[in-house]
Amino acid sequence: MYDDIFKSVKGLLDKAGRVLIATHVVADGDAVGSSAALALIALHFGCDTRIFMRTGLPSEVPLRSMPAPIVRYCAELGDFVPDVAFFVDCGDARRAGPEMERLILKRSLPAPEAGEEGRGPGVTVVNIDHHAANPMFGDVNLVCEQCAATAELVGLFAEYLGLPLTGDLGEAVYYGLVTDTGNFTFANTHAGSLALGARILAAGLDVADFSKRCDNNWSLGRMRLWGTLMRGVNLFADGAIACCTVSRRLMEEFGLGNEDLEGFASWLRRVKGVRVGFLLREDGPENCKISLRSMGDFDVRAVTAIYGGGGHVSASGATVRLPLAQAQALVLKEIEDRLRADGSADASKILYC
Ligand SMILES: [Mn+2]
Repeated sequence: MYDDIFKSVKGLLDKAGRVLIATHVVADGDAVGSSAALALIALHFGCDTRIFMRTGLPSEVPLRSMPAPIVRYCAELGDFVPDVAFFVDCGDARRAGPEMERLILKRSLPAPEAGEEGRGPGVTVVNIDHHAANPMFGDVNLVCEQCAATAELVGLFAEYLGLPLTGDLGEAVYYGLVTDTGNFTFANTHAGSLALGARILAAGLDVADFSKRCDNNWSLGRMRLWGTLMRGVNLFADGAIACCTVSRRLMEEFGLGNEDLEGFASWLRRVKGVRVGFLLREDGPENCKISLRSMGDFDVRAVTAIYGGGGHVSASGATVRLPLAQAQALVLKEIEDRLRADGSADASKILYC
């Protein structure tokens, strides 16, 4: 399906000595899984490889190890100047942080000292992603909106190269797949995602052991935080919206970080009749993060786009520069208006390509 693009990416790896793989800030399972899988592929080509994660590796990663060193700043790269910079799971050029945005714009690494020229002009940028409206910022763009996860594209690329999806490579692809499909339950799950998952299992993945590492790693604090949050869930729009707000004070009380909220928004859909789950996190006096979830029959991007956010039909987020209560009222109204107008996305359009 992507043979022409796969062929060009292979051609780049054949020639590349040094490869940088960058992914988005606050890396999720797909960002980590697709970075790890792609790093393993680059290592197979003998490339010296680095992974750029502006906010670092999340604390709970089920993978046994990351195949390449992880850096958060270009300064940590030393004299490492990549021939090829891959961007995985980045819906736009800003998602990997300002230094990587600059790399995309200038095709070179930022200068180590102010006033110096950037290093390595002529870095080739490869954009591998599955977000809608990806602006195709790469020299090569492997972008498929219908793919459930970026890791799915990386998995298909590995198969194109004839690399078996065994061991760490299989796990890395599988991690991205299960994260972005909610264990193959979200609207983006298509026959191709399951078939790829099945091929990874056939190649030897111990699914019970992997799932245990992936899911059974909570602290008691997180369990109790989620319990408190669930008690505070309210329904709006005749039960079509489940909303939960998280204040700074509550997070401080529990002594937990934002990573402990990962996945909570999806649970809001569990209430019968709910079409949109709406999680609102207070980040500052006039700064909130909103996370919206649907089952694919309501396009949550239509709401987050108002605030400059992005994502997918069924999972999207944005930052709203307002106090918590005001942001809640405003966004609730935006969702309600669209529900009333039935601004639904047609779930049948979500097909495999
Ligand atoms: Mn993704």
